[in-house]
Amino acid sequence: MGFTPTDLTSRTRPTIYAPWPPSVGPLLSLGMLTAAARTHLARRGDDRWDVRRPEPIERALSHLATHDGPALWLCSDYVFTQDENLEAAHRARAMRPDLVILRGGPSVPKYDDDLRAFHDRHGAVCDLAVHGEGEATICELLDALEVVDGELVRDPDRLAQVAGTSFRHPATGEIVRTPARERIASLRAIPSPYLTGEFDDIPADEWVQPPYFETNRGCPYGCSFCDWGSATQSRIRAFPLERVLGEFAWAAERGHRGLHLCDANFGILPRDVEIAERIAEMRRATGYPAFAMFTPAKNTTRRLAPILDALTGAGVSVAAAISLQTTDEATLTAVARENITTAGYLALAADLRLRGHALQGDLILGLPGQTYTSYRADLQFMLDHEIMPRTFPLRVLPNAPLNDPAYRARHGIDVSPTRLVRSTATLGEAARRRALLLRRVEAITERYGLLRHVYRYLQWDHGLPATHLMEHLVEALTSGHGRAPVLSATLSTFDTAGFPAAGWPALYDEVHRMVVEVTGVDDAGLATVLLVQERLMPARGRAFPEVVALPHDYVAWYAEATAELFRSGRAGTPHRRLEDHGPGELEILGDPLGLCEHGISFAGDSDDEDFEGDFHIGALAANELHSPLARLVPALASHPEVVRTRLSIAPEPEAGSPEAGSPEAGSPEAEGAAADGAEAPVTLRPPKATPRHDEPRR
Ligand code: B12
Ligand code: SF4
Repeated sequence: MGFTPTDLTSRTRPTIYAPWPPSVGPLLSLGMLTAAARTHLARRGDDRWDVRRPEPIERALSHLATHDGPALWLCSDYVFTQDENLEAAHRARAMRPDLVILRGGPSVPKYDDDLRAFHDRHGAVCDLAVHGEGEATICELLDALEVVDGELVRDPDRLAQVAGTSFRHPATGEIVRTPARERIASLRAIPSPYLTGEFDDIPADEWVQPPYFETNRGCPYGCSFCDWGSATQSRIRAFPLERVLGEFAWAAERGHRGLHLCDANFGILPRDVEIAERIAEMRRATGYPAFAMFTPAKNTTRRLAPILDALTGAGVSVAAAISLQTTDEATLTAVARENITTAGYLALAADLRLRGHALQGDLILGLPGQTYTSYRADLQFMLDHEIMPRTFPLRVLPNAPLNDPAYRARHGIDVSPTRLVRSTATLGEAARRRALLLRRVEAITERYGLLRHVYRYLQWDHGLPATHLMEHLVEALTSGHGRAPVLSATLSTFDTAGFPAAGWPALYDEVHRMVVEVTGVDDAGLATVLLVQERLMPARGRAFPEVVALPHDYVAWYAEATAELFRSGRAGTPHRRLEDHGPGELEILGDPLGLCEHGISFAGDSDDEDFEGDFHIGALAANELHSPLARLVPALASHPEVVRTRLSIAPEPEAGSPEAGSPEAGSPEAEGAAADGAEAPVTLRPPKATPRHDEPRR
């Protein structure tokens, strides 16, 4: 398709805007598109367009308000940008009715009915929709659009020649969908936005998230709930190594502390080890990056050890979530995930554990085939293997196989207005609600540790699975405050109070009574465990280090039981019962998170049971004093910047500023807080309400 260079005045020179929502920060997708468009136009000697660099929405709107001439407005639609994009597009349209709005990204639906509904609903702010990879499509669209008398002309016949798009035909009103575009076979030709200057002028404070980098595209698997780069079930295509390393160097030169990889399975390609080694070299030479985040390949775990060794050996902190989703065979089959083995998962867990990583494992609630019982079994599996579970309620992504109407009908998938799975053929609404309560009990009593050691004791020495007692706590939570008032109140309010108003001794007295009632166990082992539990809870006026004398050596017993997890990853048990151990000591070393002073607090709105707030996910919050029994504290306390940057936490308030104070007097947190004796605290404060990247994706 040719074009006739026109002598356009600056008034009529069309402008391309690539606006990003400030709450999410610069989008790699937009940089890819502007870099591709700029390079394409330059190659053709076409200087008719003014391609602006990606910029925050408000800046793009201000420019649009003061510049006339034709304009193309790019919306990069993800679940986390769509609302702000829509609002901005409406404002832009109000200013300039002749604007051409181009929408692309993984939230532009591909299923026919959804696509029709999308054009119906968003027609006012969608002139053209792009499906799949955008670099080649945008270049062809630029060639197909014409500027006539200062206006961008959309000739439907020319647009219909561009694969991978859809639009409403101006004459017939029908939705025209052009043939699907083949994935770009070689990524070599795609220009890098980092290396071509697209992101050069973005000030540091506009990077809400650390920059994201693609080393490859594609995922050979096809888990039905996932839409990873809209490239699942596809061949892996690698970007040239020198380009990838050049992009990392770009970030290091600008002092970006984090590297975040978009890869679906880092470690799946042999060269990923080399990539990790080169990152390590860069760290040694420049001090950057301080941390790297990636999603490890699970079926190719043999490369993970050298990758982790290279990175951590150079002082690069690694945040690599390992996701299981479920161990249930029926569910794995239903979600087409049978190829990722549980054995491989445990081997990976052992690798990470040996390297001192705090282990968190992701589960999804609402998967087809899943039942309440299988969810409870998954929680139990995680607890058996000392992997902290995080449960994400399943959200149907527009282009995931799960959203295929036939698949949804087959599995009876019913979704809420916010696209959360409300029920399936195997998990009714009531069962899902109960599972969410179990998740809450698990979070408070296991993740935040209130009963963690009680569970271990009953399980290892008395054969009572942890989830058995958790189910009784669900009853306590739902049946009012009658029989266990302190416990029920704590379970109801922990996300806001973070502390039992009646104090820890009252809570553990009640726990004691409940355990006796439910299990019949009432022995010296239980007394030891309750003492351990109470001393491990942060409280006002504590001084550290503190040595707690124990009737039985709980620390040795616990070490015995967990040793096998470091060797093979498999769950073990202690060699001897706790009561057969002689007296011991528990040394509580300190309070590096400042919990005794500030109390625990959670980011975001944790009340909403469907919301993946930090209370449920615990990426930021921990409720641990430092001791030989700690799981998370060393990781969180020694790398607070990882947590901060990852979650875009507001900067620490200046000393003396109003925000810098302790919890308000009279608040439950203040009741449990004291400045005395705490080590220099690493205060983890709530982040701004920005999107996180903790998706349960693999
Ligand atoms: C980076 C990232 C994030 C970052 C984004 C930060 C940032 N500033 O970039 C953050 C941390 C915000 C994030 C959060 C979440 N994410 Co995320 N994330 C990603 C990730 C890893 C990379 C996205 C990316 O930049 N890819 C590289 C670009 C170049 O590729 P691309 O996105 O496919 O874009 C191409 C095309 O789509 C198209 N295109 C895109 N936009 C446009 C626009 C136009 C006009 C055109 C023509 C073409 C076009 O062209 C691009 C180039 O080929 C993807 C997985 C992946 N690898 O894609 C998941 C992904 C985008 N995330 C996903 C999800 C589900 C989430 C969460 C909702 C998960 C959760 N449960 O917590 C959260 C949001 C939470 C919240 N509270 O809102 C899903 C999104 C599906 C969807 N429909 O939006 C993905 C695809 C992963 C998955 N599981 O399938 N995420
Ligand atoms: S969840 Fe992971 S393995 Fe499964 S399709 Fe998505 S990216 Fe691939």
